[in-house]
Amino acid sequence: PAGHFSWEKYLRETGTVAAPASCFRQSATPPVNEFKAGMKLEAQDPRNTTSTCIATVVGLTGSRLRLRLDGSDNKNDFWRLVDSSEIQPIGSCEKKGGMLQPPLGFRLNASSWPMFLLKTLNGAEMAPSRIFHKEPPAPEQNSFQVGMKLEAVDRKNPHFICPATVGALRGAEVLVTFDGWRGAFDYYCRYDSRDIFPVGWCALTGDNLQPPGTKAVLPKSVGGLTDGSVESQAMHPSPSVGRPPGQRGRKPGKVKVKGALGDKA
Ligand code: MLZ
Repeated sequence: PAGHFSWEKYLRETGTVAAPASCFRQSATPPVNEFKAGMKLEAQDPRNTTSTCIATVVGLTGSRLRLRLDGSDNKNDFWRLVDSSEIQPIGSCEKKGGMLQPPLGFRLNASSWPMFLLKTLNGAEMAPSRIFHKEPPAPEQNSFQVGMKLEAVDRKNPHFICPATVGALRGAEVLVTFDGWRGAFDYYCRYDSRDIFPVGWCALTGDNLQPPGTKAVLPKSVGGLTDGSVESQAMHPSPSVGRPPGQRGRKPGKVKVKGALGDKA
């Protein structure tokens, strides 16, 4: 169950190491979150990053904000750290000579945007500039190594931060593989992505770290074929689900049925 996951025990049981904090573009002490639900701010539209829109804080978790663009629906919420460069106090856009834009998928006619904006901002509780934090600088280079553990946003379920392993390196990019999920949620991101955190981050911020998944790496018994998922290289603490190194990351399409069963049969 969530809340019972212990990194200390997990690292010990899997014989793995945490990526050093210096690898990440995150502050050494997570920024305090003084935002309140209902506060308004300016945010980049994640679906149209050249647009600056009005957003409302609809939830808070650790050092992150759950944001909803005003004039959008409730199906496109997104999460930002309080020290994200993609959020700013209301008025910032205008100061820089820009104009606030309707979000992609604005639910009204485009011609009603000026009036909508006026009404949205009238009497709104605006997040004060002192509760925004400066984004930390990026580390100079990608110093992650394959096998290192970290905490990472599940981009398919961005409210979740989950235990993960560096699966591969590709220049400035890191393959984030989610432990116990057989590759289904894995992604490449830049080493200085704001979606990856050192081990212990959630414990510090109070964000809710999900436990690793329980997807076994290979079926333990014969009688069934694998389900066809590409597997992550993540190690699983349960000793029963290990597999020989030669089988790691093999794609099901390349597995011969006889060979696959031959190990155990
Ligand atoms: N409901 C989803 C959550 C998966 C979360 C995985 N995080 C790496 C599922 O069970 O598929």
